[in-house]
Amino acid sequence: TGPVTCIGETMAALIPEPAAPLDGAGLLGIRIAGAESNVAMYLADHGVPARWVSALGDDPFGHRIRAEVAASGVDVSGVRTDPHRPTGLLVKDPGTEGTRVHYYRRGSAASALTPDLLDDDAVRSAGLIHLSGITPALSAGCRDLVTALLEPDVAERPCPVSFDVNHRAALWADGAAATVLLGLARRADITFVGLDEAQALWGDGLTDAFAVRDLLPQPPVLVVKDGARAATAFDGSRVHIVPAPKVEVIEPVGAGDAFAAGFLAGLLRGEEPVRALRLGHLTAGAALRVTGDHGPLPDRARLAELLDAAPEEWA
Ligand code: KDG
Repeated sequence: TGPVTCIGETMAALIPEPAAPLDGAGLLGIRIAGAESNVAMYLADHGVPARWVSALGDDPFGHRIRAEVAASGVDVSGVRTDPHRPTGLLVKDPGTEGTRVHYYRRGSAASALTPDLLDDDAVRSAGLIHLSGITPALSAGCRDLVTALLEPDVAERPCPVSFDVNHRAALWADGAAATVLLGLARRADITFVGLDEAQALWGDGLTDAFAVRDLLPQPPVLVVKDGARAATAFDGSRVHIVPAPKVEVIEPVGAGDAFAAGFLAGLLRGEEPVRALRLGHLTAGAALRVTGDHGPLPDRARLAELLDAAPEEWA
């Protein structure tokens, strides 16, 4: 089957270095940031053929993003270049109460994507498509694209679809997030959601993973992540719970993407869900230990050793 194809926007990220509030910072470092390309890069790290599909401006940030994602072993041949629109931008503002993110992405190349992407070879030849709840917040065209890829008649889809809810409140000015994301999360073949984001979107009454499953009974596989505590996978009528390992957290951004990539890599190579969850935690650990979104995985031998042990023994 074809590669895992991750579709969504990647931006240039400007980050004060050293970390300091933006209004007083002197120097900005340049990184790249995008949930779906993060997933693709971590999949490639696991040896899973991965492709990233998006649109970039014909500008230095766009060129840089394309080159960096490609250098991670991801197929970027299906990434479009839009000569009329810029690459999106994200600026981080580290403060005493955590880091705030400012987006400069309205009208970006990726926000102009529409369902016509479904005709591209890069999408039609996918073995699995991975999407996130960021994309439907970007524009009407992007929302139509995600809705079309999650076509209700499963037989009409180009391939199975994995969906990470990835609620970014700052992108949903119109208050539509709860309804739109619930509809999409219910339609995916594999759905990832954080317990905290499920509560923020759909109500405080969702006190545990089982309550989330009651709300989302449709996906054949549902993964509910409860931050530093545990991750639970519902697969048909079976439930698997794997506690999260203790990790010295440097910066959490990217950990959700890494988790999704690890879990998908596990499933794709035929691991039992419990081991796929472990691989999710191990991959998330790589993102938690670095300031950027993409940190190095343990080497293959160490990874295999850790996978055989329960997270309580990972220290
Ligand atoms: O999951 C990490 C992403 O949130 C980050 O890289 C930026 O894609 C991003 C977004 O839209 O917030």
